Amino acid sequence: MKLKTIVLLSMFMLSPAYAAMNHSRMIMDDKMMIMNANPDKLPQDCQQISENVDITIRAGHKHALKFTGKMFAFDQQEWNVKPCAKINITFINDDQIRHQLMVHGLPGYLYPDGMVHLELYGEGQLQASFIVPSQKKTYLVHCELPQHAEKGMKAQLKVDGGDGDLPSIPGISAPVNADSYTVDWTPVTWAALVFCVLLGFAIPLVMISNAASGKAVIAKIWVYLQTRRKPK
Ligand SMILES: [Cu+2]
Repeated sequence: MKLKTIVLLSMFMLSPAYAAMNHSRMIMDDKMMIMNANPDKLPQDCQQISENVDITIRAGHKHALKFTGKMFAFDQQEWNVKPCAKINITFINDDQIRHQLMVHGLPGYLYPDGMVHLELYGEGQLQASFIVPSQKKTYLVHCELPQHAEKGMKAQLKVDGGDGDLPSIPGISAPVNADSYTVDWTPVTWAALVFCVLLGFAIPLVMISNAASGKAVIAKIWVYLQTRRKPK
């Protein structure tokens, strides 16, 4: 290889573009990103793949409609697989905004940062596989975009039945910090309350008063008409 080619190749390998494409076994383009997919390397505690599980996971606002107060969700909140299963995920984003599917708690020697990360920048779908260890464990699945997990995009993957439920999984477990809608009692809030109470009294009074005066007017007209009908 010529020296010029080696220099150019070295410069490219040091460039941000090369780093972005290869960081943590990352595959990416202008529509999606996959990080740490692992279709073939067995975890240390697995002799072989126990089962191939095809899972389709949809993400989007419409999947949150069944959960009060939530904004985003996956179409399911829990999946169960056997120890050493190979999971083939088809991830579908039904929204026009970014969503992620991140699985946390996987062994670091096989999955950098202990995670598998699938991401779609808008509507679309992608596929990726990974192999879980044999340990009986519950893995966190969520979207890490700001407020997406807090607003419902949280689920759990149980291997061998899991080791319990994670908190704040919509429809499955209670939130650690429940949404609070307490009233902030400022002077303005008090003034608004007093105004509304007074208005609540005033409106019926005005209506009754108007009804009474209306009756009086009708009575006067009736009397006038009766008077005019009397023969002189
Ligand atoms: Cu999201």
